[in-house]
Amino acid sequence: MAGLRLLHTADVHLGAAFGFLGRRGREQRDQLKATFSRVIDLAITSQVDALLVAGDLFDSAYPQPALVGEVMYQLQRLDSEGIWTLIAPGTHDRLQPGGVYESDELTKLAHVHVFRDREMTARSISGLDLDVYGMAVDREGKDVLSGFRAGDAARWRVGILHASFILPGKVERDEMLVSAESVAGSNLHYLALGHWHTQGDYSRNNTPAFYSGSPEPLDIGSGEEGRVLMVELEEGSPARVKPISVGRRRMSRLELDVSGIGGPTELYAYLRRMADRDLVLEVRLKGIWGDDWAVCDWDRLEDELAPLFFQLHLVISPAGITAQDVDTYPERTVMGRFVRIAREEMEGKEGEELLVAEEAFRLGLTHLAGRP
Ligand SMILES: [Mn+2]
Repeated sequence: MAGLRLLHTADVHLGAAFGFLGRRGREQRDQLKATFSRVIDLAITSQVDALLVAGDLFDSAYPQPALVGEVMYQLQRLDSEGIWTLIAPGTHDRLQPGGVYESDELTKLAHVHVFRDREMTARSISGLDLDVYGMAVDREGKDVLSGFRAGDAARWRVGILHASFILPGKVERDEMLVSAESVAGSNLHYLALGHWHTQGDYSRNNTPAFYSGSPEPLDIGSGEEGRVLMVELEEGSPARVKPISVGRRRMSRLELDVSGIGGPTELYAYLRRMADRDLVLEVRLKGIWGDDWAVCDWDRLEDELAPLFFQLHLVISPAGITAQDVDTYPERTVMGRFVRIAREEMEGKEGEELLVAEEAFRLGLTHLAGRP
């Protein structure tokens, strides 16, 4: 009996706006399409039997017609090779009245199936002796695999699910959940998970269960590459799951204590070495105190370095202000007063408010430090 080769992706988020990338957001939106095309290339050249999409293929339930057309074109490439595409709607592209998965546009293709039921339902692919189980996201908030057990009719049994994996004490609530116990008892040869954007192995009791992560990064984080998973199932041996890098850009946040680096010149050299036109880098700087930094033109420094990155953002982190730093500037001085007031302002602020307060602090600091 022949084995089975599957390509697992999820959370592509085609059509995502990337507002935080400003004028470059459009480029990254285009990159998502290019990367998805690369995933299709990979499926064809690797001669997989099926592509599994574990939710959030689109960023919205109502993508632009041109975007649906692009996906149709890509899936057609698989279809004409006889390669199956099995899609579970996610939380962003959920099954909605009038939404992309309610129409028959994608499923007009002979080898495309969208899971539209609200419970795990099998799609049998007789030519592969395969049953694929999947479901559309439901607002249940409980373990959706509880009590589920795949039947033994087909040789191969694979699941697709867009859900959070229950980690007691850490992850316990979400629309769709799946537990270690239910994965262990699922009788599946592989469970393709989506919803979490970084890759992860959640296999339990001989049931391989993986998040593929996004093929192209969507948010600033640890800077990891976008990947897909190549899954090989073979009679009599454990599943082989191999990550393959397909993403182009990386998005990274870096905390940097400049007190160990030197002054602006050394900071420039330090960041210059990290230059990469496919890297989005946010640097949160700490320890910017003393004469070395008094004349630093932060905007200029950022402007000089920015063209060497996809995007570069320097942020002066309020976390960098220690009691010791404040003591450097006695309370009776203007700088001392400013730092104390700014610190109070930033305390307890989050998100957009914190960003605004940080920017105000940075501007104030620049002006004050520049004074003779
Ligand atoms: Mn997602």
